Amino acid sequence: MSHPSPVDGVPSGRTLVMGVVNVTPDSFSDGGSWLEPDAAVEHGLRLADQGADLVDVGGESTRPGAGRVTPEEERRRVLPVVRALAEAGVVVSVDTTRAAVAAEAVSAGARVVNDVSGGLADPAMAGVVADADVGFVAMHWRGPSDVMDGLARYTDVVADVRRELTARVGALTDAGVDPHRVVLDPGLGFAKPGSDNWPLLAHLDALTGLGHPVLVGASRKRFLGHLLAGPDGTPAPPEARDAATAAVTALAAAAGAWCVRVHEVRASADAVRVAAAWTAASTGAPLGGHEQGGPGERPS
Ligand code: PMM
Repeated sequence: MSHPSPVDGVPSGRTLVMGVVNVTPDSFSDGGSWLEPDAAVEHGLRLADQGADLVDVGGESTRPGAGRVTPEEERRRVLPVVRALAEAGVVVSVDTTRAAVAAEAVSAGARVVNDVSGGLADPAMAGVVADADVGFVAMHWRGPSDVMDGLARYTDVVADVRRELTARVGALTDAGVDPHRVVLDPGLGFAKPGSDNWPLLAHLDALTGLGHPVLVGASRKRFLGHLLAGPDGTPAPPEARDAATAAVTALAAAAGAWCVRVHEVRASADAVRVAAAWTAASTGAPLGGHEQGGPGERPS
């Protein structure tokens, strides 16, 4: 993690935690819970209190098979929430594939644009990000949610994702995006059946080696539900996947991820601190700030 931070105002020296606020009726794990702006803002503030370094606000579900919402509806859902959280001092990311929504969210205070299409869904996105000079999460994507399950064919999933993300970085920087603002994301679960997600995690170095910070979004995803299936093969439901999510957080942090995107923040906030202490001890580096025990602290 030697690159400069792509986002202003976030800590350095350990993996960051991005808390998720889906202002949608139908996201797979928290759909409908934060559809009212006040509830969404309150939830975002709670996630920040629990240790989220950034809060990601999205107004369009990307669950497999989901259709689009209108741009007007997406604006109506996200902009008041972005504005209120930013005014409260939270570092806000906007989860959108629409350039116009991204531009308005940045005006409302968002410091990161998180685009699950990596700029492919809207040709105007790269220009907006270049002008705004904010962080940009470019996720690996092969097509919209209603068709993505049919686009999940890979020769070698790690090499293919690496190559397709490299092409995205080229297109974004050609369009004027500052390369140090670009974060790469393997897009777990997006046009990837369960078995394709594990090699991407196990070979995270194939992405970190591209010289950009890497974000991992494993939280509550289907491949974890399948891993934790009961004896009859029924996948564990989304709300029973948080401990596995925190385990992925610890391993992703150890593998050099810049950030993890999670629904349940507390356990991942602890996990990234454990990983930082572990890495510091293995390299002989001093522990930073709060992680250092105070003079009177008992060794228990
Ligand atoms: N996953 C979802 C939505 N947005 N953004 C990034 N960068 N990476 C992800 O893996 C990702 C994302 C889908 O999960 P949700 O519907 O629970 O938010």
